[in-house]
Order: sequence, then structure tokens, then C-alpha cells
Amino acid sequence: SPTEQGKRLAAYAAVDANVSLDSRVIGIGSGSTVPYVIERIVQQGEESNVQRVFIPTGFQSKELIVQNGLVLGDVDQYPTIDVTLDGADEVDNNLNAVKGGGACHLREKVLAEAAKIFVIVADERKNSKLLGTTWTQGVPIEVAPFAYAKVLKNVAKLGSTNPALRMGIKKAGPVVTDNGNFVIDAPFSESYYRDPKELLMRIKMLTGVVEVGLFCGMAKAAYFGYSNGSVLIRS
Ligand code: DER
Repeated sequence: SPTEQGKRLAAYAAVDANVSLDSRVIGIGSGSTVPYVIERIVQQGEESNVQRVFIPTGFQSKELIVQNGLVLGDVDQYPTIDVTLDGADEVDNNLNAVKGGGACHLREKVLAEAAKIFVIVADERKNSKLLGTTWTQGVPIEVAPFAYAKVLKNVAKLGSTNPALRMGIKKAGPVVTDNGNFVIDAPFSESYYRDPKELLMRIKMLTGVVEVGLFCGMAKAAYFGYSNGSVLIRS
């Protein structure tokens, strides 16, 4: 499909430009675009990959690394990462991103922050001028289960319209993250997204919030793959 082609194009371009022989510790994000990042890295061959260690951002990410025969590492052991590559739900003109569609954004943000270079890979749908334009599901917020009802009330007071606990599809009850927490999706009107850093700080301060799916000023570059075969690089 066009978006799969776009994901592959973005991932290949990002790996070719950012994963060199001296990239030894590599952070791998979550979602449906990062498998193409792994695909491209595997194509770089055994001899380069045997020198590398790959740090996951959750169960799916770990499985990707292990199933491709790559060396699995832990962020405790490798606190500094050469490059982290990850997807996003939406990216604005200033490379601020909404992340957390896959409920993995706590570990994703840890690895994004720990990396010398954090690179976003995405298909064309994620390229927006302003957050909240194409991604209308709201800001993903990882919360301590004990506090979820309080956070729901308080994020509504902050201005969110109809914040909701993210429920499982093939699982009764709420989605539970790799860290054992819940996720609240908090939609906001366009005006709130004009200053994503301010929105991030206001949500993060709410008691019970573990991490917020707004990555502000973290990405060095974003690669968008288009179904017409082109790749747009913003940095
Ligand atoms: O949850 C996340 O932030 C993931 O990176 C994810 O949302 C990216 O999604 P996709 O690569 O499947 O579009």
C-alpha cells in the first residue's frame, strides 16, 4: 500500500543517512514503521551489525531486534545511545511530535532523550504544520492506574475535550503498557497545540501522570516517505 511504501522509503533514507559504521548503540522505537528501519539495518550486513547493540522501547521493539538476530542491549547498560530511530503519530513544522499511538511513549522518550541523534521516520500522513491536524485522537498520556480517574478530571479542567481511558480491543478492560500503566487519550483544540511545550508541561505536572506523548524539540530530523516515491527530510 502507498503508506507502507512511504514508511519503507522514510526508514531506508533515515538509516542510510544516520546509521554509520561508528553507530554502535542504536535505539529502536515502536510501531509499524520501525520494522523497515530494522530491515534496512539488517541489509547493512553481518559484519557491521555484530559490532552493534540494539536498545528496545518495549515488547514489540524487543521482538523485532531478537527476531532479526541482532544483539539486544539494555538502556541501564548503555545509557548513551548513538542514534535512536522511531515513528510518530504526527510531526509539526518545528519537529515537535505527538507520540504514543502505540502506548510505548515512556520508553520511547527515554531513548529519544538518551540519544545523540533522535530521528523520526514516518509516512506522508504524519507531516503536519500544526499538531492536532491529522492526529485527532488526542495527546497520549501514560498514567499510574491508581490515579487515572483524577487525571481524567484534571486534564479536562486543563481544557481537553472528552479525554478517555484507552480501552483494549481484544482485551477486556483498559490497555496496559509495558510498564504496567494505563493510557489516557486527551484531545485538545488547535489553539493548545500552537505551543506544544507549554501543553506538555501543563499535562506533565498533573499528579499521576507518568509521561506525555508530546516530544518537543527532541528530533534532529524527520523523514517522511511519500507514495510518489519521494522522501521529504526536515531538520
Ligand atoms: O506510539 C508511537 O509513538 C509509535 O512510534 C507509533 O505511534 C508510530 O506509529 P506508526 O509507525 O505505526 O505509524
